[in-house]
Amino acid sequence: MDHRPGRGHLYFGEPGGRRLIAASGSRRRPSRSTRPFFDLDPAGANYRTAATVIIPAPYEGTVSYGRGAAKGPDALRRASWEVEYYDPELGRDARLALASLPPLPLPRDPKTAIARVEKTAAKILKDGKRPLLIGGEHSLTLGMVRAARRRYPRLSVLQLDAHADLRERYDQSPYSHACVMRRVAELGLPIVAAGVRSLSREEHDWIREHRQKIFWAGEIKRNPGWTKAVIRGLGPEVYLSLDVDVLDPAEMPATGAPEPGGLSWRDLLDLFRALAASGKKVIGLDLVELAPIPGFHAPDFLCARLLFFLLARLDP
Ligand SMILES: [Mn+2]
Repeated sequence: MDHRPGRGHLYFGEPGGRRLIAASGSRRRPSRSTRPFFDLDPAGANYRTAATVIIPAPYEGTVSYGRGAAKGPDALRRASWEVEYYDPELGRDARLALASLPPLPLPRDPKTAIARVEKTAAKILKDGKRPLLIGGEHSLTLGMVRAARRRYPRLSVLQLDAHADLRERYDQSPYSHACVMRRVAELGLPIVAAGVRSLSREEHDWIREHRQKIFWAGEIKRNPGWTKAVIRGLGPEVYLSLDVDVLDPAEMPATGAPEPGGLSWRDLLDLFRALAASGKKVIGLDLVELAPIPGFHAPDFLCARLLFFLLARLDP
């Protein structure tokens, strides 16, 4: 049911230009299985004019505890239909120049899955657009960063995560979600991590040795200037990896490895406002580790709203 007023006044597709989508009555509603993210045009229809291109990646090849991350992209897509386009803070409807690819078919083997993500993201970057991966588990971030790094050699990475993800290997694999930032760090680019509160001694030693910048979840709670400090640590071109377990499980329980003591919804909005205002260019991003809980949809809605909030501010 589309009962929201104003739904017929949305601008899609044309950055700068305007394409007014007719009120819902005159537009054929696609079926629930194909109805696109945020009710945009059917998948790929406006790729040409999109600034951001969604890669739905229903992948959980290396999960270590709670399953369900493969259902993340679809749950977020369904929740996204309900997001209000009017943004009270901006005082207007958000204008998203957004397109989505169909869900990316990925093999179970993480190395191959990561390579496939890299290839897909590289194509989007080559077309001058910003790839946005919706996971799926965190291991896929490596493919995204590899592609972005090749195009933007001065790239820096902002990792929002409960876990350091800096293990050398996990479950015999160097491509596990628990190793993803170690592999990213090996690409030789600066990483700023925020919200971390769970790691091994090995990871702690690695952080000290490599002087990795970490904003611990506990520190963030005590430091009102944390968003500025995070932004200062980044270069002019940023890849943003948002592992939704960075949020406190009270607000975001639908994730495979929830950790108490996390950031709040408002903390993340503060950071996204600061990032958007900083003038830094977000050239690619991901939202990973949403593992929907059947019958409990609040976390899916949170992810959709969070993504919308950020996208509405990236391309003013
Ligand atoms: Mn992670």
